[in-house]
This record gives sequence, structure tokens and C-alpha cells, in this order.
Amino acid sequence: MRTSRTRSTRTRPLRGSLRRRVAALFAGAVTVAALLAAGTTAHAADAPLRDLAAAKGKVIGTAVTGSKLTGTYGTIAGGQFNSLTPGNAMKWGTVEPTRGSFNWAEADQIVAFAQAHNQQVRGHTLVWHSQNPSWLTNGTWTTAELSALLQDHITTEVTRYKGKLAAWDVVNEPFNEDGTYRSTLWYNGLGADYIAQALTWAHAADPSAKLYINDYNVEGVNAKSTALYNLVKSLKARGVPIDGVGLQAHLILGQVPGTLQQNIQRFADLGVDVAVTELDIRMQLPSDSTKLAQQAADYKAVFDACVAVTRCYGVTVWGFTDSDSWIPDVFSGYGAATPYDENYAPKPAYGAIAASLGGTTTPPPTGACTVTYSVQTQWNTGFTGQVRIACSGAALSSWKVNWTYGAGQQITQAWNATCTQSGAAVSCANASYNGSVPDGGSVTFGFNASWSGSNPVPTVTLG
Ligand code: G2I
Repeated sequence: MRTSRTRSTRTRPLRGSLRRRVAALFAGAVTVAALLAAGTTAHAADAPLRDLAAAKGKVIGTAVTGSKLTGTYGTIAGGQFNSLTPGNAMKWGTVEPTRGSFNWAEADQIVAFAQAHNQQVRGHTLVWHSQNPSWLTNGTWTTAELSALLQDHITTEVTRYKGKLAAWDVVNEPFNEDGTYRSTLWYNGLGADYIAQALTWAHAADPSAKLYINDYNVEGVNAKSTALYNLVKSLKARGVPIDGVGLQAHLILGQVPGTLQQNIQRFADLGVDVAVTELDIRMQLPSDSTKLAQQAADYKAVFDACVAVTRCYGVTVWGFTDSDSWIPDVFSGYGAATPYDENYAPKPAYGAIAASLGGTTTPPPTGACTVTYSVQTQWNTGFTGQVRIACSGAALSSWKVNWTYGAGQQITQAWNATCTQSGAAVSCANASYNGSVPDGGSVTFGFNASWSGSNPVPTVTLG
């Protein structure tokens, strides 16, 4: 898998700069130890995950942020997944921040992107206690007013995307851990039947969308999932339109519930679909190879459980890259929860997902070519960097390396390579004369760049 595009649409060739020459004259230039970071070639699945999933009759999705759907992020989101869920764009607080004033821009953008990439969209979410607009949560409403507000909201939003969405998470997180109903604006104001009403209104607005109730900590058999089970059973018995349950699956490393498949099966036996809707598997940072291997096993266990049950519709990951995950913001010291690292390199979890979906990953060659980034000289506003590509037991006839700067560094000049920088993303390809790296040989190229504040070493990948 080659991921060489960049985040911004602005790509320009680099030009030399005299500024750093001047800056280099300052005494006391710091020499930073070389050999700071190395990465080996990533080996992605032979077929994109979406093709593997489709061959198994499953859907593989990711939550996305609309503004990021360009460059490498867009390439992976569009290429590897056959379903998208807007991470925040369809929530009430986003779409109607002021009463009667709607903002559909990001949601529309995601739906258009999905259509252009032949992907499904999973709407998320219509009725929740969180991320509601303050005009709603701060208002004082009679039962009739609250009911009308909810009906209007559902009808407006579902109608807007009528025929375009595969599914809606109609009701999100209605239960407490002990299986009682969560005390929310909706439950307190309308009683437990707000759930049936919401489903009924959503169905009236778009009869073709599959309607789900979605919750977390309902992956295994427990009090909360049993409450959800009993609710779905009674809704079905009453003829309320309910098509599926969403198991969010915000999991912790090494803690995939042993009863996951059994739980999926019991919902399937009720006559509803099951979707894993928000999968991520967090670990205490920093990650290491042992944790990443455990995470791969955990991802595989979740996908295996879905593959094993016919009515398991598919699995959506809650962000595909560690650079677009909610975990570090909410769980201090935790992260690395998704299948791609922050530089969009597939992690072991990616290969495990592919394996679960029946794919193969190209085995690493017996030898390898590695890439090493080092800061050679650094002064107050700039630095000189070097990248070395070395092969052992393998060889290259051309090369391209990529990295993303984390602190606003900007390349001003490069030699022995052609480099472009777009936003934070840097991509350097061989010059006409040094594409060949023989077994046992190496090639280096250099560059000058500006920095301020800090100059963290990026992870460099060989594409
Ligand atoms: O909290 C994780 C997920 C649990 N299940 C329901 C999902 O809808 C929920 O998603 C997360 C988003 O991934 C976050 O991105 O929901 C959070 C809110 O509860 C989202 O966080 C919010 C931040 O709290 C805001 O400060 C921020 O402005 O994201 C917003 C947009 O980036």
C-alpha cells in the first residue's frame, strides 16, 4: 500500500533558501545525534479491506471527519472501507447549533464522498444525551413541546438523507451499566417510549434505512446487553421498526469479551442485524511490539466473531488512524487504538483484520530496506536533515519516502532527491541518478528545513 499524497491541496516544489545560510552562521549551532528514527516498508494486504469484506458479505466501515477527506486520509478512507460514519457531522449539536438554523455542510460532504467512492453511509446519531445544542438542553419544554422537537429533528434530518443512507443509529446509549434506563432529557421528559417513537418517526421519514439502537459495553453478555436484548425483543413484539443493534466496542487491549460471538448470535436469533459500530482498542502509551501484537489478536477476535454470524452486518472502526482518534483526548495516557498509526502506516491490527476477512498479506521479504531520518545540524530557526535508505537482503530500483511533520517544520531545500511538502506532509523521491539501492548498499539525501518551538523527529516510511 502506497500512501504518498498529502493533506492539503497545495503542493509546491521546494526552492532553496538563503535564510538558513545566514542562520547557520550563528555560533553555537547544535549537532543532534544522528540515527534517530527508522521505519521499515509497510506490508499491506494484497487486496483492500473493502474487497475482502465484500467477498465475505460484510461491510467494513470507518468513522470520518469531513475536513480530512483529502490526501492520504482520503485515499485510505475511500480505498479501504465500503462504509463511512460521520464521527460528529450528523449530531444534533452540529446540524442545528441555533434553533431553526441548519448546518449540513460536513454531513453533505461526507455523503458526497461516500457516493463518489461507492460506499454506504451509516447515519450517526439522532437521539442522544450528548452533543446536543445548548438551546435544546438549556430550554424548558413541556412534554408535548419536547416530543414535537424530537419528531421535527428526526423527520428533518432523516428526510434530508432519504434514500442515501444504509442505516441510522437512531437512539444512542439509552442504558446505564446495570441495564436501567439512563436518565436523559429524553427519558426524563418523554418516558421510555421515546425509543419506540423515535424509531417510528425515523421509519416514516425513510422506510429504506435500517434503524438501529446503539450502545457501548454491550459487546458481551451482561446486564446492559441483556436490557438491550429485552428492549429489542419487546419492540419487535410490538411491531416497532427496529432492524438492528449497534455494539460500539470501545475496547481495552486484551479485553475482548469472551461472550462476544454468543451475544451477537442471541441478537441475530431475535431477528435483527448486529453491527459493530465504533470499534477501537486502546492501550497504555507508548505502544510496543508486544502490545501491537495483542491488539492485532484483539481486532482479529472481533472480526472473527462478526464473520462467524451471518446476521452480523459488519464492523466500523471509530477512526482508522491514530491521528484521528478520540481516545487520547478522553483517556489520559491511552491511545494507539486504531489499525493505522499516526503517519497512516498500517499496524499489525490491519493485517489481522485482513486475515480475518480471508485475505493474505505479502510476507515481508527475507531482507529489507530501511529508512533512517536524522537531524544533522540544528540552529535557532533551521536545521539540516539527512535520510538514509539502506538495503540488506533486498534491493530497490526506485524509492520514495514520506513523513509528516508534527510541529510546523517546513522544508526549504533538498539535494539528491526531489521533495515536495504540502501542509505537514513531505514526500521525497529519488533523483534520476540514485534510484537504485543494491542489496547491501545505501543512498542518502539531505535537506534544509525551518523549525520553531520544537523539532520532533517524524516517523518516516518507505513507500
Ligand atoms: O465518545 C466516543 C464515541 C462514543 N459513542 C458515540 C460517539 O458519537 C462518540 O464519538 C465521539 C467523537 O469521536 C468525538 O470526536 O463523540 C465525542 C463527543 O462525545 C466527540 O468529541 C467531540 C469533542 O468532545 C468536542 O470537544 C469536539 O469539538 O468532538 C468534537 C469535534 O471534534
